[in-house]
Amino acid sequence: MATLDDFPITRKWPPQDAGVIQLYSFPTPNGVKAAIALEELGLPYEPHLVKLGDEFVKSPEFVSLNPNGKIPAMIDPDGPGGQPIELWESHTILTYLAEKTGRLGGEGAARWEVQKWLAWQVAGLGPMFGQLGHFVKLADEQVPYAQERYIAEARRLLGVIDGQLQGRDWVAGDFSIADIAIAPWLNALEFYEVKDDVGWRDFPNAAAYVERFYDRPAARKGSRIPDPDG
Ligand SMILES: N[C@@H](CCC(=O)N[C@@H](CS)C(=O)NCC(=O)O)C(=O)O
Repeated sequence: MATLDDFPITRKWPPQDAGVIQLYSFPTPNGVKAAIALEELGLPYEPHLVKLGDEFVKSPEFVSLNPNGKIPAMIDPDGPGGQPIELWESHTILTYLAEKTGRLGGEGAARWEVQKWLAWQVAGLGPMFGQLGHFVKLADEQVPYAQERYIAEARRLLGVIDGQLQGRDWVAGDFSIADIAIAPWLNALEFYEVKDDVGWRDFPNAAAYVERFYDRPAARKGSRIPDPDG
């Protein structure tokens, strides 16, 4: 029977309580999804801070868990059949946690509504907003074509989510893992300082949604886990 000692990542980030979920993450929009879900679901877990430098995310120990070298990643010592399971890619982690607990994933047709919006976030909103932030705030070089391209695509995506939220509190009906995936990315526009560029005021449903999301104690708490100064 495998134990956490069998996972090389535990040599660089040793567990204090080997009986609980081990989360390897950093509080970025992708990273906080896992911590917010764990907080919302009340599952016991131990967060390990994995900084974004290559000596951490691309270290042999981290890559032994996630060959893609990106946070978040997780080990559940009590996976299917009582065996440890390794998980990475944020939507897989969210879906796993929802299925483990039978909560926040929807049932029947609602499950597929949640999955559609989850896929929309990981395939569209996250990568496009990431490029937007890179070209408008972070890049050393100013590339007007790239800036215009990603501002236009961000506005299009904001129109989609704003429309979906018309008359709804949460994207897929009840509060779900789709909201845990989407709201932190909408909130990232603040960090990227691009709210004026994308015309955030034109999307009042999205703006109210982000406030509603961060009114939840678990969302507020999870969005600071792992502590980046820890
Ligand atoms: N598709 C992945 C994306 C994860 C990702 O992009 N993680 C970033 C932080 S938000 C990262 O680890 N960056 C470090 C690097 O690429 O070296 C997911 O949803 O989990």
